Amino acid sequence: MEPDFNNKTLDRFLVACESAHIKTNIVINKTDLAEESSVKAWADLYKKIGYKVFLTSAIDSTGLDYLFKSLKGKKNLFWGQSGVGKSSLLNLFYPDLNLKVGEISNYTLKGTHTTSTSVMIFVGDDTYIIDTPGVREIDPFGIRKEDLGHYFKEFDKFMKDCRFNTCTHHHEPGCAVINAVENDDISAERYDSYLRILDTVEKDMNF
Ligand SMILES: Nc1nc2c(ncn2[C@@H]2O[C@H](COP(=O)(O)OP(=O)(O)O)[C@@H](O)[C@H]2O)c(=O)[nH]1
Ligand SMILES: [Mg+2]
Ligand SMILES: [Zn+2]
Repeated sequence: MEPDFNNKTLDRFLVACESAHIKTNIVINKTDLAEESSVKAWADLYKKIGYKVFLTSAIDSTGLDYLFKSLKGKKNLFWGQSGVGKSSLLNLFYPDLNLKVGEISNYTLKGTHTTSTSVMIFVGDDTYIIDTPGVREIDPFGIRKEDLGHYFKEFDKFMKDCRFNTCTHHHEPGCAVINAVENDDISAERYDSYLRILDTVEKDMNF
């Protein structure tokens, strides 16, 4: 069931969160539909970077307790692609919310989304929830290319060893990030995401 897990999309969301300095956890929902080994491999990749990763299913109730407990006493923004199950999970945690569960096909066909506002809702216990309406894709905006590396958390500790302090980790000689990718200290998938976003950032700056 759509949308399939897409690490490129996830990485764009993560860049946006990191650039906004928001404490970010990752929820991979619909594990009932996925192959366990593949889910685990992705979860491990992001855990290694330092993210907390929740594996859940709103259908068979996998992982719900752990995620539910983690929401307590915080302001929680549920953000991500349309159709991944944000409203479904929130309805299970807080039945009174009675959030509308989306028909993803409507969204995809019309290219518009059903809800267009987000409100912060108090759910007791010093806990707040913000459900967000559908987005299909995001493009990190307003990020300078020399800053992008900082929003890939695991690049940070290597970047200071790049030969040039203006290094964009793209082609520059003496780049410690590229070196870390070659040594498998940074995942090739994440570096590929970085290059793709770098490309869109450069285009933004050109007009
Ligand atoms: N198989 C499966 N379907 C789910 C799960 N969570 C939500 N869905 C379905 O996915 C669709 C979109 O869910 P919704 O909560 O509206 O997603 P949102 O756009 O992220 O709020 C609905 O048809 C849900 O019933 C899940 O864990 N497993
Ligand atoms: Mg929703
Ligand atoms: Zn570099």
